[in-house]
Amino acid sequence: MDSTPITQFGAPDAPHCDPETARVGIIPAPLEYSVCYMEGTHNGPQAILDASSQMELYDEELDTCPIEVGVYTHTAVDYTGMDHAAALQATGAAVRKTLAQGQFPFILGGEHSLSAPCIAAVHEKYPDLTVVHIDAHGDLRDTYEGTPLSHASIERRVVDMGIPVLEIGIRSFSPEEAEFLKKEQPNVAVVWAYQMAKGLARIPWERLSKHTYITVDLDAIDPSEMPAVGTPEPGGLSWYQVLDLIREICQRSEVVGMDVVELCPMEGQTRADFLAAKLVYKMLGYRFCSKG
Ligand SMILES: [Mn+2]
Repeated sequence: MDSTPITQFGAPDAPHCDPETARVGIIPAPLEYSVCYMEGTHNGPQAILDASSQMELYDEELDTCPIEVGVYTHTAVDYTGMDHAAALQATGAAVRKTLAQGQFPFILGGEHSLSAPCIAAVHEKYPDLTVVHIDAHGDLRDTYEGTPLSHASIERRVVDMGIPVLEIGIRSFSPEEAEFLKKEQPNVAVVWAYQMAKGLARIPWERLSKHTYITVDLDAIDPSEMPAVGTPEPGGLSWYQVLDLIREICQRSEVVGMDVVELCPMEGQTRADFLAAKLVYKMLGYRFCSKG
């Protein structure tokens, strides 16, 4: 196999990646500061780009090639010499720049803490924003391991920004988060994975506003399908459950930013890299090519 790193999502068939005309700006964000269990998520963005070069670009469900909307992959954010706070600022700056170029920002992580500055940047442009958080974990702790910047606090930071949050697929929640949820219910809704598994979940779609940001932590997906994450949790969503969710969100709201985070590439688990790459592509298809 060619070992040259792929720099454009969906390459080598890349006539779609003209930065002047692309509607989508992919931002590789190899951020890794507060990972607590398995290390390696800084390798996630490149693994997604590499796997994307092996994907078929026709989407049989949508009967089109979503890549044709124009998908330009920016140079990865360079975190050399930065502490965590500076790295988060640099990530937000990359999103602002992409928005200023008129592109739809799609961020590839990297650890989940990067979503907070990305959401903040999108929120500046769309003040009515709602965030849909698809994850195994609530990420609603005020601080974790002594820092408010942790991946385990990302959604709490979003709530602090006054942005409504809809969490889906959750099955790992601390007592502190449960207590918080009871007090802050108007701003945060949680759909538990066990309810979804039993067919008892009702997704409160009425909570979506006109504009939505979707953050997908890959550990939302069951570890049998997505083993390469730092903190796997049993009882996760299936591939098709996640696709159904994304498609429905894209039908019900104008999605204005997305991220896929926490891929932690593992030796011998290339299926995970391919799942992540294909998920990014399916998300772009639902966003730009769904017929309603
Ligand atoms: Mn998670």
